[in-house]
Amino acid sequence: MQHSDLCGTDDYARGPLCLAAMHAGLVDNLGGYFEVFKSDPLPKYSKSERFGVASKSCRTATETYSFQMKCSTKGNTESSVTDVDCPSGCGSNYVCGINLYNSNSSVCAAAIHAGVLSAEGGHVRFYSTQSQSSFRGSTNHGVHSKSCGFSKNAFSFTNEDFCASKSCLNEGNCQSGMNQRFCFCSVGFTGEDCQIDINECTSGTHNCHQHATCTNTAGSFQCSCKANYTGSGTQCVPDYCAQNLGLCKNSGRCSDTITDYRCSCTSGYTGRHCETDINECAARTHNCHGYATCTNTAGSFRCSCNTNFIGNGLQCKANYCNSNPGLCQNGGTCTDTVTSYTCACTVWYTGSTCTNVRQDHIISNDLRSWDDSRAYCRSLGGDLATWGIRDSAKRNSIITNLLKPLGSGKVYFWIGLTDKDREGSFVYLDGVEMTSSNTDFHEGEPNDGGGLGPNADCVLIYLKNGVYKMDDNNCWYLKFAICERT
Ligand SMILES: [Ca+2]
Ligand SMILES: [Ca+2]
Ligand SMILES: [Ca+2]
Ligand SMILES: [Ca+2]
Repeated sequence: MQHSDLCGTDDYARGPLCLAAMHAGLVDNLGGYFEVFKSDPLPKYSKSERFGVASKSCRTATETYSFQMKCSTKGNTESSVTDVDCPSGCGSNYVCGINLYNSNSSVCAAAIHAGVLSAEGGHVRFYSTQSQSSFRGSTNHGVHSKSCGFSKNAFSFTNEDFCASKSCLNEGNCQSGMNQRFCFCSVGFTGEDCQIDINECTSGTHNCHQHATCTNTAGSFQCSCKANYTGSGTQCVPDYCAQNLGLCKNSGRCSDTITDYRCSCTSGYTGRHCETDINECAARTHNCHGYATCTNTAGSFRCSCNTNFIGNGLQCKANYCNSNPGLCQNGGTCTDTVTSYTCACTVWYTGSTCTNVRQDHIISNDLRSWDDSRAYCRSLGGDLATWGIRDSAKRNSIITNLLKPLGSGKVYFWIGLTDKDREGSFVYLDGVEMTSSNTDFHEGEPNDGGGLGPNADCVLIYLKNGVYKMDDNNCWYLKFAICERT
């Protein structure tokens, strides 16, 4: 007889209970009485065929059902001390652990394994205690104990505290077993007394970064980043900047990135390593003045004012006058403008640089003595007329064009001729001596005053009897004057 759900032997995971009881030999086809005991699930349920009933093996269950109470009694009681009367023949029941047993273990089988009960059965007392993370198994006294993992509780057959006499090393957690204590080691240690440091570096359980070096320490390990890397050891990033001094040229600032580095260049340089000078002149990023010339330099640029300009290059102003002495000719006065220059010419010249003659003679603007008239003419950059007077054609031109138009109100005009140095010896101011051909005196002149007053030493041209001719006269008379370009 088979049933698809029945699994297990003595301990059953599920299935019709009557069929399980038949398999266990408690009832037959005619029926009978049986008690059912429930307990924690087992890791595995084995198959068998008994009394004409076949069961399967299985692994998953929510509870264990059994009929033989005493052999299958589990150590999962909540009492700290429990007494059990074991029947004979419990040695094949499930056991896990050595001295300290997983609470799913059969108490009676564990007692045989622990050597406190014979195969014939008898009375045992067990003590509940804390569990541990895992249990090892062994074969003792004909009982095969398996290895297993954590359970809610554990139990042993002694309450003697072996931990009291000898604790575990390296802060391991000690638990007392049947005949010995058990050490549950802190992270980083192993061994019966937790005396052995785990070498995480060689066991591969460290978490150092791939660019770090692992160093084993007692109870732990250390990670330190390798050369050219920096970080905690569990994280290491490249450290090119510290290792490659001078990587960034021209005072560029180096900064590490996750896998690389970057150079932040100082002004004037560019390129991955700031190796390239920026040509500010060509790029037109310079700030030279409009009248300056930009010259590229390494890391910078230079501004210099153009020819005829002066300044620091950032500001330039015209400097034509100082740069070019004599730019304005013939006594002209030079004045710089924003971008160029102008020449203020004397009354005698005109043109941008005063090179063109404007006029040779002008008539003074007021009545003055001969000396003051001369000073006035000189203030205009000329002198009292000499060469224009000696030339008769020129003299006639002056008379026609300058003197006559003034009319009868202005008829006396000083010229540059005098006998101040030696009475009777007339000399022009430019050193030319008077001759009959270069002068044109009125009749009876010169007469040194002619009795009207002594020392008539200065010569003028004046209108008499319809003609302009020369006369020597007192120098202190206030007259107009003929000024001349010298
Ligand atoms: Ca270690
Ligand atoms: Ca440059
Ligand atoms: Ca005289
Ligand atoms: Ca006279």
